[in-house]
Amino acid sequence: NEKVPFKPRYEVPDVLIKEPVCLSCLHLGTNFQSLTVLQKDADKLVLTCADEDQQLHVTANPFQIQFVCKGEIVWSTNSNGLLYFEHLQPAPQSRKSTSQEEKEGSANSSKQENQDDLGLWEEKFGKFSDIKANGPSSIGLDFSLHGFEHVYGIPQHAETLLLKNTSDGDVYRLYNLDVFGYKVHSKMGIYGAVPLLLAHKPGRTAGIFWLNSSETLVEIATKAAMEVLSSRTPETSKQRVLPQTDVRWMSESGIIDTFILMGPQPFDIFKQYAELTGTQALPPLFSLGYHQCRWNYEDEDDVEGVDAGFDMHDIPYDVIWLDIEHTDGKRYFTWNKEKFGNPERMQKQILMKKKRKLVVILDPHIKVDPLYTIYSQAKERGYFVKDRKGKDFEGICWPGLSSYLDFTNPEVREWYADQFAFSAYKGSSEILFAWNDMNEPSVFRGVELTMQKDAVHYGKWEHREVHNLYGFYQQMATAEGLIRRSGGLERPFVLTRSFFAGSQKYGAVWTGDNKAKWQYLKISVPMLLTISMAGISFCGADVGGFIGNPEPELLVRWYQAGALQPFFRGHANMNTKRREPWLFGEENTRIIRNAIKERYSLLPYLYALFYRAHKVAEPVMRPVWVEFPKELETFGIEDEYMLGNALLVYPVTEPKVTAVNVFLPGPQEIWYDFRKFIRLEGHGTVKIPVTLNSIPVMQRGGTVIPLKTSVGKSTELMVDVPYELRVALDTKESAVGELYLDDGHSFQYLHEKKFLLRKFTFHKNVFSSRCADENGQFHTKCVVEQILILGIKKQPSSVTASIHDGKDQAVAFTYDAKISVLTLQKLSLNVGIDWVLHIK
Ligand code: NBV
Repeated sequence: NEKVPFKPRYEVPDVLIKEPVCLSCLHLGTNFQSLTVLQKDADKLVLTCADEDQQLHVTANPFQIQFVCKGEIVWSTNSNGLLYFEHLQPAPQSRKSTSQEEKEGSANSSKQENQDDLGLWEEKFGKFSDIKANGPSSIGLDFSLHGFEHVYGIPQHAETLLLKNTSDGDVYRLYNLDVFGYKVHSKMGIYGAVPLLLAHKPGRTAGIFWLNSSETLVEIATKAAMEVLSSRTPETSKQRVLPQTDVRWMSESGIIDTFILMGPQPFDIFKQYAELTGTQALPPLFSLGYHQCRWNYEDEDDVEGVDAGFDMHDIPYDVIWLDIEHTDGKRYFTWNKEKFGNPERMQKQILMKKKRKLVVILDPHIKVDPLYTIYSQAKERGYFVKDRKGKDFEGICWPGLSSYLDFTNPEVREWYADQFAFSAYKGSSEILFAWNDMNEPSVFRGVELTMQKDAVHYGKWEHREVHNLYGFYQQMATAEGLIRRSGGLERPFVLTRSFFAGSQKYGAVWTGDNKAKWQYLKISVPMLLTISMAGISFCGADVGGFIGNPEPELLVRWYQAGALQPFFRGHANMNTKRREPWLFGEENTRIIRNAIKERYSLLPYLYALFYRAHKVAEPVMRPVWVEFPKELETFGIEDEYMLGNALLVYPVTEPKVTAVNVFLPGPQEIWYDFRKFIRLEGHGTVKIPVTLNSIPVMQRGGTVIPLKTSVGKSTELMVDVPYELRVALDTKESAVGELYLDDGHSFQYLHEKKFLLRKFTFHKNVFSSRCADENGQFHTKCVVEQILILGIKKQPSSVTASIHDGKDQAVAFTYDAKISVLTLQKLSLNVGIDWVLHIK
């Protein structure tokens, strides 16, 4: 910050989950690595921690910080001298007179003659003028990442996984905007922003988190830099050329608040970032099922028909969604009486019976209508964002003239959360969950379709300061509302379109209004990987593409990809043809059914991955390089990805494909075809034939995947279905895996430790199940019924099971020598207890 700012500058609240330990607190305790001074003179300070190989070199003139590890610079800041701070200043004379006139309502302004004086205090944007209450206030700083040429992150952009050079002036913009059918391969700002950048090279991953919620630009320049490796004598000093990536951050306002994440491994970065902003909220199990959405499902009959359609076509699904037309004139928290006259019946009689759920849309704009309680209450209490003259900000959105709830105000969030009480939200039930759309916020006919930067929020902060946080706060309040209506017992589900750093704590995000075109399916993979690396594991793209009508092949391919991504929802724009999964002929229905069913059988694996995301901040969907950080060839891969550490997925994103080139990483790895169980030959780029039936999925040797042996109508109806374990052996004929279990919906896993975490280990022909967290207790009747062991070299003569406290039992098995697969059948091993299988 400025040492003595003329006025306070905005410091982003509510994103950090706790105050990080700062240097000035060091004397307070010893349970962290304290820094010690190694060298201190007029111009230079060298600090080190317990490990003297790691040093911070701070120089005064010019100001610079370098992080040096084992004599090599890893990163430095201000090495390009771009540290920048526009100091807040008193308004120029002419500005004061302008605002005086405004207050007095004088039309007789001397604006023209004062224009020069106003300088950067006022900016024009088309017909809009942005009058800056605090004048120019931008900040900026550069970082150099030494030895790095691969950088990632800063979602959201419809761009490649690897960040591109911006030397052409086309910089990455972080400014949350509603961009219908956004362009592919563009660095423009769309719905969400997470100012976290990752850099990777073999042996080290680093991160820069730039905590600022105003409009932010990021420049990236990778170059070859000459480095002198000094030695005792100049003659033996060596020079070498190393790549270097320079990253320059610029924000319109606020303070410079930046965190360097030291890694050194990719998973360390994810943890370090989560220590700052929190981990992924553990989703209720149902929300990992398939979601069926459309703008709109018209009325209760429509909902009933679609719901029945899934059963008729034997396709599982968990949630049906209602878009804006379900309301009374886009008044959120209400129902259109003609179309949804009996929402309770719809929820109780149709959905609850099959343990399914409903999600309804709740946008942040509120119709200006004194007879609409939400509006009149918010108006009376002063809960709307104001314009710069102090009146409620009014803009056009779906309901017509609307005001916007000021979610940055904690009191507004409290009040909003209370609107979800069953007594307040008539027609809602415990199976109703929420969807926050248009929360960039979107303002029709507004500047760039959003709110003017000079609008005023709680605490008199201008909108420019908080813009990228608006959606974050709406989702926070919505999640709180759902928790509160359940008396604090139930986990919420909230999908948001706009997001910021830390949004993972409140639910899921999606990539907005994509198009039903192949290139949008293709770009969804790097987009989701980037969001995932930025801490938000629960993410997805509209399956099928929102805008336009997908050709059947594209729809099928999108289902196959979406089924193996974290948030799985089919959605379509209002003027598109209906596209429930059974409308494209029997053959396509069959393939889509298989994709969705495979997702349902994989739910135990997915749930365990989400538990890890929640506990230890591992992204559910992750780039290949994250699992194979030493393998250079993986650093740019964006057409395939890892789902957890065990599955490699290659979505087909082009039409009429008969073979794909899959990169099988890890020379030491064994990969197995997930459906045929056969071991894949070779490593590196391998040509794999494909048909429309499925996309390539490979299981990594050394892993155990828990699955359900059969699939039901919805996730909750599958609770008692037995498990299968898929054990894929590595070169050492070993494998490990996990299973996480709880009631799937409440907070009892947290407050009462009602959960099970099991660890499966295969080693030296012994397969065991044991407890991986003694703190958890959860009673289940569920059993492991079948175990498949892939890559077992010879047929065993016997298999016995010893169950704790019981006698050894012989286990029935079959062995397929052709593909080296051992199948143990008719087991009845409770998943909650310890047992060991001996294969002889
Ligand atoms: O509420 C209507 C749509 C919604 O279906 C979509 O998912 C959002 O991204 N919404 C945008 C507003 C209208 C878009 C033209």
